[in-house]
Amino acid sequence: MRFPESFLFGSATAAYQVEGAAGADGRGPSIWDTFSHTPGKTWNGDTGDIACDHYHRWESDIDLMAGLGLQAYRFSIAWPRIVPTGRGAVNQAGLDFYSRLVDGMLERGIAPVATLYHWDLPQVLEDEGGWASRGTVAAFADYARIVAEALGDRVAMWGTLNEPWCSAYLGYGQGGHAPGRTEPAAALAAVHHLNLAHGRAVQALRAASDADVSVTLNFHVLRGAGEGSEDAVRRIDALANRAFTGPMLRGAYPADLIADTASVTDWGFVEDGDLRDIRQPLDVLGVNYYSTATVRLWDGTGEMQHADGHKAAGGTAWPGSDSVVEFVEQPGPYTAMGWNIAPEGLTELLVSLKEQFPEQTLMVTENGAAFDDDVSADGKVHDELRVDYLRRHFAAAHAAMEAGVDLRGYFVWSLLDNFEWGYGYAKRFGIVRVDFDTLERLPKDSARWYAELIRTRSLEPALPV
Ligand code: GBH
Repeated sequence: MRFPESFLFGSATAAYQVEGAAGADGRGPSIWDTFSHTPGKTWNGDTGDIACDHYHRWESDIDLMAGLGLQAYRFSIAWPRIVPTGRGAVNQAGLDFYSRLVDGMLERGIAPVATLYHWDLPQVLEDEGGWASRGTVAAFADYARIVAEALGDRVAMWGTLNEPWCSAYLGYGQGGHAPGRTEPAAALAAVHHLNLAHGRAVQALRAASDADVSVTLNFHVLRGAGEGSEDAVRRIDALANRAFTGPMLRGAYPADLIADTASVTDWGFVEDGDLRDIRQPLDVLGVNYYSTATVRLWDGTGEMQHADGHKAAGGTAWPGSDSVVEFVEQPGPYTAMGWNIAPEGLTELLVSLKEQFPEQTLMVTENGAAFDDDVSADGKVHDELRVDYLRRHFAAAHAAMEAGVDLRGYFVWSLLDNFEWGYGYAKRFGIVRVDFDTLERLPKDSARWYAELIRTRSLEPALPV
């Protein structure tokens, strides 16, 4: 199982999850600062104030990446470092940080893949309505222009949004993510404004940079259980997947999505010309994949089973379908997140995307797993479960390529153990361990395994760790 010479092996992080230095050099507050500092919102009250302190340790971190042979690094730019109040004054110190980071990567032969938005909306914009408000769209397009003008000559690939599903539904519907709102209509308005922000940002990026442009979606790979489950699958597919691919890649919202959500909103926030702006040619469609989900029609009796991520009281991650569809517990094995391990779902997803969008180049922009790994007596982290998870998912991606999928690269989530949003520091996704007392980095067996995969470009024979 060899990967072609052009296949890009990378790893990924996100600004709020690794940078720390929340008050440094003019950075403004984001919705995740506010949320994580609100009692009861994150595990143990954890915040990203310090995180991995990557803001100060970036140079040794990219040395570490170079040591592993990473060809690309997917990071995100913190909007509140660049435009601390969301719109208006630009903070040069923020741009300088990413400029140094990008130059450092290029010096080490690592391709910079920069995401503009990985969930850290400037708090000032949330105070004006956040993603439920149309005003945020123009602010985002302006921020995209500023970043493209500053870094557009050196970044290898842009990503506009990371997982707008999470921003919209977890942030404004279910409330488990910042800003923690539980308003189904606001969640759907957020879906549209995120889509429009993506389209306008693509236009701004193209105007100032020749680099490739992508967006990253977290697709739901769905299975149905029981009678009538096709309708449950269709509904969740519409809300989770086609609500984004529809406008972005086909230029329209799916009719069934509009119908299913009619009791929540009339979609009056979609204005003339919006759909034309949202549909922009993309060099790459980024795919984040962790596990599958199984759904069935709810019979309306007893306690409803909720999907993982539906822990907060009130609100819904599935406007219009929350009293119709229930999520079914899936067979293990599971990761430490409780997510089932299903590599075949990745093959299926990539092949299905090729069938739906035959001309669209794909990359896996995130795949990885949290496990309860720890340092052994020999001073190493023997995370064989993560090695096994990654090996099987790389094999699954390879199988999709054999089936004709144009897959250009793969980013392991994550380079470092980091702030896992509502789970704080309780969940470790890194191939490099971070000691959150000393902030020391310790490559796990999975990091050595990955370095070997990158060096040989081959999953066979079994690689040493
Ligand atoms: C990604 O989110 C993030 O981009 C990244 O920042 C994060 O650290 C990483 O993954 C690990 O969590 O079908 O309702 O059960 C992934 C978030 C995980 C959201 C799976 C949807 C299943 C929802 N996704 N989850 S459900």
